[in-house]
Amino acid sequence: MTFRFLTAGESHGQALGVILEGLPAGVPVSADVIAADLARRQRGHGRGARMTIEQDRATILSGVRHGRTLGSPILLEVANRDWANWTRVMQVERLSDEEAAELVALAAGGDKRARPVTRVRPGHADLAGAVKYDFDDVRDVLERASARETTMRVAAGAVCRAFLGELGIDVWSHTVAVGDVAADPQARPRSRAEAEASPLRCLDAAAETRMVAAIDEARSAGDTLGGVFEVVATGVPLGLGSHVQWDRRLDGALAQAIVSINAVKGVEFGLGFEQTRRRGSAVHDVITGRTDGRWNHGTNNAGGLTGGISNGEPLVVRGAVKPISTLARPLPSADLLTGLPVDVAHYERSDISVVPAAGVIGEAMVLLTLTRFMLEKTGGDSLAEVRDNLARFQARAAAATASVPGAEPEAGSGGDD
Ligand code: EPS
Repeated sequence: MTFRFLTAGESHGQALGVILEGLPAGVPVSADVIAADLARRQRGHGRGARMTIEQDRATILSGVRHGRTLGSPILLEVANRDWANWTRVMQVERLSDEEAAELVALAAGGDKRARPVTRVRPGHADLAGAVKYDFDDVRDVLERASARETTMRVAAGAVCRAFLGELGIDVWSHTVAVGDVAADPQARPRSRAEAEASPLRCLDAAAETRMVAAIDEARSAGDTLGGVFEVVATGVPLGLGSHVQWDRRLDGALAQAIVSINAVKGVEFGLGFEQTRRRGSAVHDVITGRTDGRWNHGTNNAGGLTGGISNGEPLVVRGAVKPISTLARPLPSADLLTGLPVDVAHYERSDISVVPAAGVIGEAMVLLTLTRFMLEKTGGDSLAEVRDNLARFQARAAAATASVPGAEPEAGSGGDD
């Protein structure tokens, strides 16, 4: 195992954590760099009241000394500020009789947090999770199923961004659709910096205005909206991933990484499903030759991936986000304990739309996946060694192939004609 990471934490527990192992030594990392990505994840028109409570900042507990990684496990922690309001409900220790009575009294007084959740939400992990784990309070599921967990993926991704940035790789995301409003790919007048500062991180200002209106309308209706984000990674070298085995394909790993994000239901690369509607001649990227050691394509419909291997073009991956399943005007459902229908499912508070945040999480998942595949390609225990190994491979790939007897260019290939 070259590189791996695991997150921990409940949404209203004391803190969230992530442990990353296998990053090389010598990568510059700081809490400020991680905080920048954490703040980006919290923004976006359509987020709920919880985001006014949290100001996520990671504490680096291990694996970094004097601003550089040590090659040892990196442990990050983000405190949940909201925990102060949930200490009894989320208490780790067994409740004493008095404490249990306190919760019952709070619930009787109308405090929803103190009441067991049994009216499972359609579209949420509530039902399947509670039945599978034999819980009689859905809170035991929802606290971990919550997208709050993605805070730590973004923190870990920020560390990977620092690593991959040293190798010239840049990863960004933007919102391409909210509900049925899509950004026009032809009309993208905004710069990345402008989009980054906008309410939905969208390159099309006119479409964004309509997206914001759609979110406001959904909010008034007590409803939610999904959408599509796109992650673009530039500077990814040719040669990450492999065609030789299913689980070594970079596209397969990226697909899993993106679909593993809460509420993501689909993934596309490059031209995506549109490829199915076109003929091959209108899909495949013409290879225009090698210049200065780099292979070029006329287009990038493949999204930078061919045969499960990065091909040197920008990596383009999109995630389809379903509408959040917690509705202010809840759907009918059933009660976990009685099995009987109920008029409305559980509701506390929630986001209306999270597409820009999902994009930032998508960036993190791409960064984490690329880090793994980069290290599988290069090996190396220090950043310098990774750099050297990558440079050696790239120098070899850039050199004209040695002539093998009988290996003439194919007729009509344009080889030396
Ligand atoms: C979430 C419900 C909301 C979201 C939360 C995900 O939290 P709460 O139940 O505290 O209102 O805001 O997302 C986050 C806290 C976050 O940091 O992204 C859910 O049920 O999944």
